[in-house]
Amino acid sequence: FETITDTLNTKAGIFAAEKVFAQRGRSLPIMISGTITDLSGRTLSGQTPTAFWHSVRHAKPLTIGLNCALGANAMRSHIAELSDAADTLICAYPNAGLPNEMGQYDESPEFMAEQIEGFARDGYVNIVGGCCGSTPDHIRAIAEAVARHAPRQVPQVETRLRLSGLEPFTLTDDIPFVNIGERTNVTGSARFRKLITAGDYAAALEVARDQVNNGAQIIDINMDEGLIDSQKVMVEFLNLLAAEPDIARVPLMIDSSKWEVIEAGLKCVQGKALVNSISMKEGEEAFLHHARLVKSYGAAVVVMAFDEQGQADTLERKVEICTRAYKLLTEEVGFPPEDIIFDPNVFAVATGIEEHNGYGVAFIEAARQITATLPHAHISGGVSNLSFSFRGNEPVREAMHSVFLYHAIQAGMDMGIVNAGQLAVYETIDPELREACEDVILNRRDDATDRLLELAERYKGQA
Ligand code: THG
Repeated sequence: FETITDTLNTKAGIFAAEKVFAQRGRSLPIMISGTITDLSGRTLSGQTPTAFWHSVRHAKPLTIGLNCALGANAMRSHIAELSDAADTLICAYPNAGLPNEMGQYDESPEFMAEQIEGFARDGYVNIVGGCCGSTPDHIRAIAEAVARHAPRQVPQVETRLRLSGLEPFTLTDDIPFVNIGERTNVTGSARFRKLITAGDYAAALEVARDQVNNGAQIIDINMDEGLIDSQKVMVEFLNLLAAEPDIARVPLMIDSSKWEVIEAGLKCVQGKALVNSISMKEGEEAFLHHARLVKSYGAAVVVMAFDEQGQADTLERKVEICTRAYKLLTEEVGFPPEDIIFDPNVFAVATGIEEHNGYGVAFIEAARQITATLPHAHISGGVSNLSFSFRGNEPVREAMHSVFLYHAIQAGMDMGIVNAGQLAVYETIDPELREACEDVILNRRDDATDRLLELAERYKGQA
């Protein structure tokens, strides 16, 4: 795949190639080469070189690189970036400069060879050549120049969750917790639902923008509403979003309980997205089928702790289901473990129903065990679910979320669907409220719910 200006095309090509390889029982090496056509240092569709790499890495290509465009000089820093990021061979074949007014290319064989020799001298490349304007004389000069240098050493790249929108996102140890914006969800926000059902996409995009501006590193998009055509609206919204660079810079989480909606969404995004979610609720066969497709589309995946028996609500069931899913994904599908995000189910606590009292502890302890036993996998959850019984009382909900996260993050939770920008700082919560939340979430006393309900009265009506 060469001269790529829109990564979505390449992802479609990779998907098609894998399909044909599977049909024929024989695969061929894949070479991928992007094109950076202006001085912004991005592809025409807006991705940086590393974001581009993250989008296509699932193809396990023989080479990644750049071709065409403005000539070797302008390519240099972008090839350097790819060389740093990619754990595969690097291939560079620039134009012999920009065409002049006559459509001719002015860079001489000697000039072009000198530039490309610089790539080789600095250890950026494994394969080189020439694109538009290069002649056999150019190729001869380049071959002689690079013969003096050793090929690039393919770097060892750490095993990390690596996503992208227009820009790359890598979950490193410096990031204790990834905020996934929850507001672009028609079931999670009455306002967003009204905007979408009214067809006011401009204002709906502002909801997405606000989440990113408030610190969401990923945004969750959910259009599951009985009264709308979820698949159509998901596609329309994602296509509009792709044209907003300040939103599209972050990776997207495509959230639906309907597989058709997820698949339609995956066909719209050029970045490396996340699927929310798949599970074993309909058995192993459907789970494996969905997982294989997610892998071919080049996305990461949220796996709910849900099996044929239903949603896991105890520590034992959460761990058992996630462990079973991990084995299937890594052993049967070949899914990269760093691209698996387990969601052990955040359920509402302090509901007045006694069986619900242990839900906070069950999640936190499941996060601890999953993190300890399933290498490279991540833990996420819908944090706002926890406080459904305090709807309308924002100060109490915020305090509950922050207390929950304080403990869950220490246990290994590293991502969460949250109202970005609306998380209280644990240390600054009124100590009385904090303790009451802690009693509920950690299930520390029998009267915890009653005490929090009583205290909550004081905060009612506050913003
Ligand atoms: N796990 C995974 N995905 C999920 C969830 C999960 N996606 C959806 C949901 N749960 C997470 N998202 C939200 C979004 C909003 C709220 C809760 C969870 C929420 N909304 C306010 C309410 O309902 O009171 C909205 C009020 C309003 O503005 O209308 O609490 O668990 N994988």
